[in-house]
Amino acid sequence: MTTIREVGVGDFVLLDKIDLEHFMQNLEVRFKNGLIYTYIGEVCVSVNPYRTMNIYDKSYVDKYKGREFFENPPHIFAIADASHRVMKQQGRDTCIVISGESGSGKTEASKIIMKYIAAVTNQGMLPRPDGTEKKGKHEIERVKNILIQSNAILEAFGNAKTNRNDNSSRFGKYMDIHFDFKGDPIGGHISNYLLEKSRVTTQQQGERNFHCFYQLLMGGADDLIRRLNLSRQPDQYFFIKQGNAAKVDSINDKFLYRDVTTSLSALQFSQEDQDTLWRVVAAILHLGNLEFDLVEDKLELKKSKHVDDVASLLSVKKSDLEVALCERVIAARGDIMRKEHTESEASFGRDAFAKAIYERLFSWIVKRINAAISVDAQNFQKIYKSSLIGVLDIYGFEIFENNSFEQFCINYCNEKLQQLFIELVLKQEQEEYNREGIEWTNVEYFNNQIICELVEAPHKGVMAIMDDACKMTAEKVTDELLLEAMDKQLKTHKHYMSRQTKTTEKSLRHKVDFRITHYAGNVTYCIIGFLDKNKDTLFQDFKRLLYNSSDKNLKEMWPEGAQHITQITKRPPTAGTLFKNSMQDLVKTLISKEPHYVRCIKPNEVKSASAFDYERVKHQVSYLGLIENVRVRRAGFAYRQRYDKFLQRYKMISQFTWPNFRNGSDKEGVQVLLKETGFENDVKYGKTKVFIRSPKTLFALETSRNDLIPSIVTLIQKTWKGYR
Ligand code: AD9
Ligand code: MG
Repeated sequence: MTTIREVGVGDFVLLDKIDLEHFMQNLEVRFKNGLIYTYIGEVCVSVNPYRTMNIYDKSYVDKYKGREFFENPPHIFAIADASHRVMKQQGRDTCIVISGESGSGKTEASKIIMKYIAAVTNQGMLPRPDGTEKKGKHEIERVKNILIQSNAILEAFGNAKTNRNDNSSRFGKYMDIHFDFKGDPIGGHISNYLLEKSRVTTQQQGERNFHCFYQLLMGGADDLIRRLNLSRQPDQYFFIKQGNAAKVDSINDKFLYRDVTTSLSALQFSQEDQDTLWRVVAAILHLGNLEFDLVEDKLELKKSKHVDDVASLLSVKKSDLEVALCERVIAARGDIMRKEHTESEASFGRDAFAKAIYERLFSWIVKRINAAISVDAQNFQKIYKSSLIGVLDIYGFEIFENNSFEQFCINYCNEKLQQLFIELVLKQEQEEYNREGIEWTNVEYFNNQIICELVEAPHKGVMAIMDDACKMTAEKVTDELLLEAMDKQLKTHKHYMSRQTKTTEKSLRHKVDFRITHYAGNVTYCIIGFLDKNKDTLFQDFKRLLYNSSDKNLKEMWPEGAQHITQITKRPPTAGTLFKNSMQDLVKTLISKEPHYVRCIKPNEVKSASAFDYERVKHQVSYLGLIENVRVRRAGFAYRQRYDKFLQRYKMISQFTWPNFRNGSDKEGVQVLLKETGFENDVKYGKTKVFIRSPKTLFALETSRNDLIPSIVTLIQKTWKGYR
């Protein structure tokens, strides 16, 4: 194995001077020397290398397995190992939060972590509680396999090329991995957050639809392509050609298609399931080519073979499909009426239909994966008494030429994660020092709570204003009126601006744009489409159509189609509210676990393996709050513990505290112990806890304890014999 030559310092805490300039120097010199990981205490800063690094093979796994942070050069494996170790040894749930802007390397990092966990588990030969050792080992391998193989499928259906990243996650993913008492994975659960479904029907210049569309066209067998009545040319389909970027150098669609089908089979998607899956994808392609015509004032579908294709691929009657596309059924005061669409309503309906089928398909895939790795929670608790690791990989902060509702949600999600980081790493840490009476100079930092509130505050946040607008009848409300309402409510907010609230800001279009000063920069959003996307209307007719499909999988995806039109009275929650609630739940989940952080940085905008764009990196270091993180950490302490617990664990190390300390309080006992062992200068004594600055001290204490345990055990055995 090649040894890594350490350049710069491996932990920013060790810098001579802590300021942006020194931080940047260290990051740059390390990046240029191929060292992409650096710590801030136990936070791992990772710079995207944009090239294959030979630092993830077995020799590296062995090197990091079961080791403390300071024993090896910085590596993401150490984060994975620490969270696995804490989980296993202390039985606590942990989570790994990976954050950073679009293209900074979050998804790659999450895959590396999963592979590490797979590599270090299921190695022992201990029998399981029920004695089924062989079956158990097999089952663990199956679970590991699913956890890893699910990535190929989720990326095919949930990732796409954007102008920021060729493999950009267009959904948020949080994966819980459950472990048994030995620390081996026995199951898991994936939660998915708001898929950017508008991409199914529209793409910006230079971007693509989700990968699966191109994979099917490039990789599907001739026979399949024929059955789906497709052409292999992406430019034949409106829904996938708008960005003029069907071919991407870094992506081999043909190869990836094979990967996906292999993974689907490995995950027990039957041939019938896979058939549904590709038929839905193909149906969407055909659907995008449907157009409408007005014939003698009557709306009709333009004659085309695509109508037949959509109907047969979705296993619905062609006549039912045509009706659902051209008119809708409405129930008014008990009466049921048919109303013909206008041309624009019909196009809107067709697009909403395509997006909805895709979104349901995606959720169905996730559900199927979850079913394959689910653990019965109650049984699990009873039998295995163990815990889980959660891995969070979401869409990163992004700014495009055109930013819409999706970017608004994605950027809000990133604000929430930054808030969590601030809360746990910067705020609570300092509050604890103050509470414990530890001498401490407060570190100032920007708290983005104010921006989270701008988005989510009840009644007066953007989400609430949007929901109010959506409650008004459709004829009355427009995006322009929504913007007006936002201007009125938010005009004095420091992080909000529009042409109305700041008339000198010429870059903002009147009645069209608004700007939010996010923690990571200014983003100008175009209000057009916000209302529709928030309302997320899908005419009931489509739901009934698919519920009546003779494809049992499709039918299963649309259970609400069973409802009769007169039963549907309640307005469903808006997309914004659903997303906001899911983010708040996510934060609660993460807060309940011991967090480990990977902070990803994008070195340049051109995907270069060598360019270090100083200004762009500096901006990220600043907004991620990394300098503040180092300051809090440097002045701070690696470990803290209540006096009683600490004494209980280490009392055997000192003659004055073993077997019991009788000359004072627990605090005095700890003081005597640390004085005798010579660590006094590395610790501070708080009101209820002892604080240890360096992890090395803790390590030394642990080593002394471990060295003494055998002799204590022998002593106890002897005493025991003496009694008998
Ligand atoms: V987004 O918010 O989903 O748009 P991510 O997930 O942060 O974004 P991603 O992990 O997809 O970024 O990384 C972007 C590209 O950088 C990858 O496709 C790789 O080509 C490249 N990359 C990132 N991390 C590594 C790495 N550790 N080794 C090699 C990497 N290449
Ligand atoms: Mg990603």
